[in-house]
Amino acid sequence: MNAPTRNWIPTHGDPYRPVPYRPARMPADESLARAAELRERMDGRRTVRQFSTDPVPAQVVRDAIACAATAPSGAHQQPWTFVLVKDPEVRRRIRAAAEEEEHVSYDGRLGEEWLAALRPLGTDEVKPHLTDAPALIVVFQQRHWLGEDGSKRKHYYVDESVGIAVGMLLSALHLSGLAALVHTPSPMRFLQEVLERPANEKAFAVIPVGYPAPDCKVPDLVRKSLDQVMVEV
Ligand code: IYR
Repeated sequence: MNAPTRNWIPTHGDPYRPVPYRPARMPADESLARAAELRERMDGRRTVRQFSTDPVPAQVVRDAIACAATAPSGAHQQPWTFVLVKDPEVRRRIRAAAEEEEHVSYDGRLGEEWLAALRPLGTDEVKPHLTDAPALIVVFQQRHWLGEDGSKRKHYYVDESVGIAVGMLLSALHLSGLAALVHTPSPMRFLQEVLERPANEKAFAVIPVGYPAPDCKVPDLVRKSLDQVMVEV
């Protein structure tokens, strides 16, 4: 395993000092086999809304977060914070606040068109996964960098960067045998308050993580075929 050998410090304004990058080239037959296996494993991922309360190995979740934090980001600013919430009392508070907002959403704030889009997913304002799942990863985006003296510096492509990191997080969790859900209560301001995050951070998603409940069901969804999502020229 490649343990980090240097601590990150801000590089703003540093000169370009490239270093060699010479990864061993993977033989094509091995690439093909790995790609096909990965494709099949990723196709087995499902968003889960009914979680077992069984604990998960915390280190698996930490390793998945470490994978997510390898994501590319605008100007390599790594504008993310992942809060791993295991404390049941904090999960209860997040659930109560999320359900309060979701109640208003499902009661009309979303509007008929949005509700119709959600109907096949069977979602509603009751969010048991927030307390059943043994861990929540609350992802925050850092809208700007905040120095210890209160100075600010703009971050670039924050939505894109954090979105890529969350994609890598979901892949890492799934490939490590854990189920997850991307939950985006709206508005999400309460998360900043409950988790006491600094003013430069804005909640991006709440990701319950765990094992599916023994009686877990998922919507009967069909993915678009490769032909429907890819154009080759
Ligand atoms: N945030 C709400 C509603 C919701 C919105 C979308 I778009 C979804 O794909 C699923 C749910 C909720 O969590 O229920």
